[in-house]
Amino acid sequence: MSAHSKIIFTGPTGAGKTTAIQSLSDIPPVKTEASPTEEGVTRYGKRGITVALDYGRMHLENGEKVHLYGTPGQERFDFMWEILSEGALGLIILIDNARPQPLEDLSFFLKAFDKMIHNTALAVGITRMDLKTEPDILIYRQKLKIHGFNPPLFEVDARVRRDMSLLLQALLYSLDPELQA
Ligand SMILES: Nc1nc2c(ncn2[C@@H]2O[C@H](COP(=O)(O)OP(=O)(O)OP(=O)(O)O)[C@@H](O)[C@H]2O)c(=O)[nH]1
Ligand SMILES: [Mg+2]
Repeated sequence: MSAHSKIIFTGPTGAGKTTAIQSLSDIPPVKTEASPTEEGVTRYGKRGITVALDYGRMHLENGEKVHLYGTPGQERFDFMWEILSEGALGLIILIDNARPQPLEDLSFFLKAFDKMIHNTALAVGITRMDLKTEPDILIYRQKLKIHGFNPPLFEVDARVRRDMSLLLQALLYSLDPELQA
């Protein structure tokens, strides 16, 4: 793995990309956020909406650094997705289980990042399962299989560093079994 390993976090708005990078980063993360709409506040409380990117950095046990980039979730900022994905080694898709159609969200992001997924490692984290328990992990597993993928797949809380670290670890492991997050 190179010294400039780049991992992308994507997924729908409110899935927890900015929160996950905040939880993982060893440096104060860079955020580019605008105020949420009223509907956004109702659903997620007071939080920003990423308009360009998030950036954080993590040091691995072997001394290497991993660069963590979060995309905006909202489609109106989708021009950033390809720009940010350039040269990335791995993709983490976060899905908010409490959104109305989370399985469709998963399909949407698998398709939107299709080109990238075929050249990189993939891991999927399902957030906000404490708020809504259905669909469960098995259903997500089936959905991924239908799309031809069998990536690491975990229930995670983006606010919990250990959850995010395990997901990242699984992704890094699939790239290089020597790496320890
Ligand atoms: N209850 C609950 N809340 C969570 C969980 N994971 C993340 N959150 C909260 O959900 C919200 C996620 O917000 P962000 O991290 O800004 O979401 P985002 O994916 O960056 O959204 P965009 O920038 O709009 O694409 C925050 O308020 C988190 O605290 C979870 O597992 N359970
Ligand atoms: Mg964000």
